[in-house]
Amino acid sequence: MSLTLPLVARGKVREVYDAGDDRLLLVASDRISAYDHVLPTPIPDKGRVLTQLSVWWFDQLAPVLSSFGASHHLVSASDVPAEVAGRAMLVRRLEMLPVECVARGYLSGSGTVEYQRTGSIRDVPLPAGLVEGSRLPEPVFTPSTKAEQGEHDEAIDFAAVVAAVGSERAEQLRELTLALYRRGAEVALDAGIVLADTKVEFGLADSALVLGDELLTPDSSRFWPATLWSPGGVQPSYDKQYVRDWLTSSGWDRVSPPPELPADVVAATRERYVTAYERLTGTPFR
Ligand code: PZK
Repeated sequence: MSLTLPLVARGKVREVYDAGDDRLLLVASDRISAYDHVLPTPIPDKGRVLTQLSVWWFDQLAPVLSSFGASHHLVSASDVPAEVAGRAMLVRRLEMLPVECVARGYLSGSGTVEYQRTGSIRDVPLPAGLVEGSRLPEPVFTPSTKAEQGEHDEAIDFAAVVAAVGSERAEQLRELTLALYRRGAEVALDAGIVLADTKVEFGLADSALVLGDELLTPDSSRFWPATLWSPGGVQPSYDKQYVRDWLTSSGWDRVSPPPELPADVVAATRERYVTAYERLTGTPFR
C-alpha cells in the first residue's frame, strides 16, 4: 500500500506515516511473522482485526489510564484514508519514551531463561519450582530497550529505567503497565484467553503520560488458549500455532527465506484472529 503521506517508521508488519498537524497514521498490514521472519503469505484481515482490537482495548482501559493521570494516543480509527480503512489509526504524535514496558503474568521464553539462571525475574525474587508456562504469584515489570532494526530488545533493570526517565516517571510506568496488564488479563481470561505477557509503549504530550502503539494484540502480547494451558512446556500460541506447526513440519531451516503457507493454514490462522476479536469484544468482526 503506497499512501502518499511521508513514512516515519516501518516495522516488520506495520508502518507509521506523518499525517500532519502533530498526528501520525499507524497502518497495520496483513503480514505475519514467525520465528523472527516475516512470511511471504499474508493473513487476510489480520491488519483490520488487530487495529480494531487495539481500538477496543484503548476504550476498555481508558479508566485505568485516567486513574494514573494518563491517556492514550488514539484520535480516530474512522478519519483515515480510504485505502487503509479499518486497519489504520490516527494518533497523537508523542515524544516516545525510550523504554519498552513489558508486564509478565506467566513464565515464558526469556523470562523462563532468566528465572532458571537467577531464581528471579529482573529485580523480583520468585518461588522455587516454577516452569515454562507457570502463572507468577504477581505480575512482574520487565522493561527493555528498543534494539536497532533486526535486533532483539535488550532487557534492562529498573535502575536503568530510572536513569532513562527519572524515578517518579519510572515508578508511574511500572505501576501503570502492571495495572493495564492485570485488567487486560482479567478480561482476556473471561474470554478463554490467557494473556501471558504484554508490551506497551508510552510517550509524552505536554508533559503528560500517553499510551502509544498498539494495545493487547497478539502481536504485542502472548495469547494462549485457556483450555490448553498446562505449565511444564511451551504453551500453544492462540494465533500462530497452525503457522508454527506447519513451518516446523515443512522442513524449513528457520534461516532461509520462509516458504509460502498453504491455504488451509492461512484460513485457520485468520479464523483464530477473528475468533479472538469476537470472544474478547463480544461483537462480530466486520
Ligand atoms: C511511534 N513507533 C514504533 C510502531 C512501526 C514503528 N504516537 C506516537 N508518536 C510518536 N511516535 C510514535 C507513536 C506511536 N505509536 C511509534 N514509531 C513511532 C512503531 C508501529 C510501526 F514501524
